[in-house]
Amino acid sequence: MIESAAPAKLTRNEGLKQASPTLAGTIAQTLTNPALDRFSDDDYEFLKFHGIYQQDDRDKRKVAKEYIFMVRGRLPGGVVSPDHYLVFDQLASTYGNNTLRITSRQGFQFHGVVKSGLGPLMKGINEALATTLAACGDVNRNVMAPPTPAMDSVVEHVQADARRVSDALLPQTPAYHQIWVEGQTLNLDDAAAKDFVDPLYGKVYLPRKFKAAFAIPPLNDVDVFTNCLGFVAIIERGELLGYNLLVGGGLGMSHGNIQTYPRLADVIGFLPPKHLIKVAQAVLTVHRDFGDRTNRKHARLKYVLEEKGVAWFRGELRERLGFDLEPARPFEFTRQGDLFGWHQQADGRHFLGLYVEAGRVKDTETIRLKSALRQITTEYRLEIRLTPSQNLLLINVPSSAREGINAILAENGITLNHQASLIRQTSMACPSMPTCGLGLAESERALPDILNRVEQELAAAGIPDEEIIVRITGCPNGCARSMMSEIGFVGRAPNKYQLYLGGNQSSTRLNRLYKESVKLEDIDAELRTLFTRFAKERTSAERFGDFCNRVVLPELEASHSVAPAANPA
Ligand code: SRM
Ligand code: SF4
Repeated sequence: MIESAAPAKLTRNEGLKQASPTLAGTIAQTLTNPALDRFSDDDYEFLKFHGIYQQDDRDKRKVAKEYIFMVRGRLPGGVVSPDHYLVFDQLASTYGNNTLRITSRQGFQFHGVVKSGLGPLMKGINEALATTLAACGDVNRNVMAPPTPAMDSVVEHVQADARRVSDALLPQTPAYHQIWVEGQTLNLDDAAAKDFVDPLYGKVYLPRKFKAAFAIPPLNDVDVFTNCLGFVAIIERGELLGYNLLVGGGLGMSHGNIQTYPRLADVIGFLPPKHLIKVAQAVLTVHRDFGDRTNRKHARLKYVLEEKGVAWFRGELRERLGFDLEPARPFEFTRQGDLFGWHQQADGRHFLGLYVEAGRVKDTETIRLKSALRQITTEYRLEIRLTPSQNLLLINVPSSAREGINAILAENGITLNHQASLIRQTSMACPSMPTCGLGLAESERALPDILNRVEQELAAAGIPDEEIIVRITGCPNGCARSMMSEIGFVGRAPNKYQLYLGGNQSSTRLNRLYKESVKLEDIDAELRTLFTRFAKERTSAERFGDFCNRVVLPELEASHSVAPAANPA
């Protein structure tokens, strides 16, 4: 391992990792103590590496602080076997809030788990041979990959490569298995535990989270430029030649802190598949060795790239790999998003794209998606793929099963002819209230209302069938990648949002700040002005995001009301 120079004052998290390199903390002791309804502040940090967030129900804060847990599954490429799905469904009902939340990185989250249910939930997940290890924490997170199956063989090849990278970047701590599967109370003074050194991450892991994704042009469904590490498949005549390497993307920022900003990844070079793991590990170790361990807000790999530059990064990579990457090959993204309804796979079977509002798999009075999926999975044993836009696909469906699946969906209130409007199909929202401790405004719960307002104003402007990508986040961390949307709402305070405009359909351009603070009830008026101009002034077939980028934002820039984007594509 290449040692980094010791920084002056390390963050508190660095001290914690150093003191308990197995990441065990005192989790096992607290877990088995029924008198405690929460973990200590130190264990709160360790729990993340195990895929667990200690939260409290913000709706109930005024009465009393009620501790609940969010548990995140790690599912590379969003692949969920039927066995896994049925276990997750059951566990969500028994120990969670009876919902499964598809995440913007193709994972599943359980919300509202109380402490007494945490042990059985985690055991249940692991006994089904699934895991939550490294779904959070200062490590590599869930690796994304295009979920849409077998349109050609390359998709499955890329999916397999995503799993290989995921496995190769997994931390090796034995504590996860010992605590959650074996139920051991660990001896923290044990010298072996204190001296544990992860072969890849070392003793103190990464300075911050690390994210990786694979994309297959022309579809940028994973938002590949927003990842620390991106692999863009280069395909010729149906054959996967290798990948272009992208490094240094990330979206999180903080209100009022100009040292934090969203950034798109740089294109570094091309590599054949045989170097995939070596390159992935080398990129991760650059973050490990050069990320800022003195300031967690400045600790992402994107800041290393921004401050040290691409030439420096290539040199650092060469030193670790022992060879130069080839020059990047040409590629082009033209679109993002999911396919809905029935489609035929290359092998003759079918897949079905299902819209899931804000990724929340649940039963309501009218739409019983959770029940429908349980019945379909029980009867037909289909693989499920979670998409990066918080929707899901049922894949490898034989023709003979289509009618039965349609019937189950219809019985549960889901009509395939018109699952959701164009605005809804492309929308995303992060969870925010009541579970996220960082939320400043409603997001998932505000989504239907905000989308109604968008649709109402589009209709009023005479363009009701326009597709516009709308994303909402409850704060500027950007969990639903609001910075890549054509209209982005970013929570500022209760009922107040920043309004961002100008992303594009290929998700290769950051949007820009248009209004610093808009109240929910004032959104209609803001949109009315914009949509009316758009309907009149657009060039033929111009999208709303492109129109804003061409007309609205330059006008604002000219009046010095908006800062230029951090690094426009
Ligand atoms: Fe996120 C923190 C939810 C994708 C940037 N994110 C959080 C936490 C854990 C809040 C916390 O730290 O206490 C949220 C839990 C809320 C809850 O109740 O569930 C949370 N993030 C999510 C999910 C569930 C949003 C969703 O709508 O699906 C996504 C889980 C993905 C997964 O399966 O791993 C999720 N988060 C993202 C993304 C999008 C992506 O990765 O493609 C981003 C922007 C990209 C990036 O990382 O730059 C993102 N989340 C953040 C940040 C800002 C990080 C930064 O660099 O500043 C935080 C805050 C932090 O880490 O301190 C955060
Ligand atoms: Fe929470 Fe902010 Fe992420 Fe939304 S964007 S889930 S409010 S951290």
